Amino acid sequence: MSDEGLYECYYTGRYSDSKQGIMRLVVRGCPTAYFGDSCISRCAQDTCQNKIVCGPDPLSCRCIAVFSGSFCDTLTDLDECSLGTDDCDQVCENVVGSFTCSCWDGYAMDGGTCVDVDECSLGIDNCEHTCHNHVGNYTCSCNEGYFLSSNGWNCTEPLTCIVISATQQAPVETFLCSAHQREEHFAKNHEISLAVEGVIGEIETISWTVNGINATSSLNLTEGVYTVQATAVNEFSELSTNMTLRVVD
Ligand SMILES: [Ca+2]
Repeated sequence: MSDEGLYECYYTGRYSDSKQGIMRLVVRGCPTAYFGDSCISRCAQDTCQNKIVCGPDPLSCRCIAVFSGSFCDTLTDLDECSLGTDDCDQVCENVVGSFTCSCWDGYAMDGGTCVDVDECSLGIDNCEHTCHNHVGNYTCSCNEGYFLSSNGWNCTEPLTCIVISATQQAPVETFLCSAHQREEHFAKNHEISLAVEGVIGEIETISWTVNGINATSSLNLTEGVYTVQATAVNEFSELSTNMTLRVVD
């Protein structure tokens, strides 16, 4: 009912029942530009929030998109990403009342568009030798004689030569080494240190054996003749070499 005036309202079926009496209801319309249950809401910018306009008929706030409520002051979230109403180039993230855009790894936002990052020219690549830019990523390559490691950026030279040595602080009382023997002499019960004297290639791990038994690079041997073997390994190659130790009294 919208007409202003007096009405008599009868409870259905009780008109003839004088015990119940009659209810009277005053119905009035709101003055122009007012609305709401008690006609105290005025359609103006200060009542309709968030740039909402006053509706024509019935007079009320007309809410846009994400707002709702009598005065359009309730933020209603729409997931623009799921609805596909976003204008993101690559990645859309929904937030209450709006959404934000971002880019995949290897891209950067430029004026609302995701563009390739040239990691090589920016110097933010991990390549040990040479960087090649591609749209969305980059790849590495290695100089001749090197192999690209499985991590995609390191360059490893395969092992082609290894020379080992043994040294000892203790004086050797008996010295039997001839110039043409790959054999050295050491004093017993004094520490002998094994080391790599020279290598071509990159050693990632090295292990030692003495007469076929695993050993460390620090030995303390009794009198006798021993075969020391070193085995060097990297991602692309393995190389072993032997030397003989003669330990004397
Ligand atoms: Ca790139």
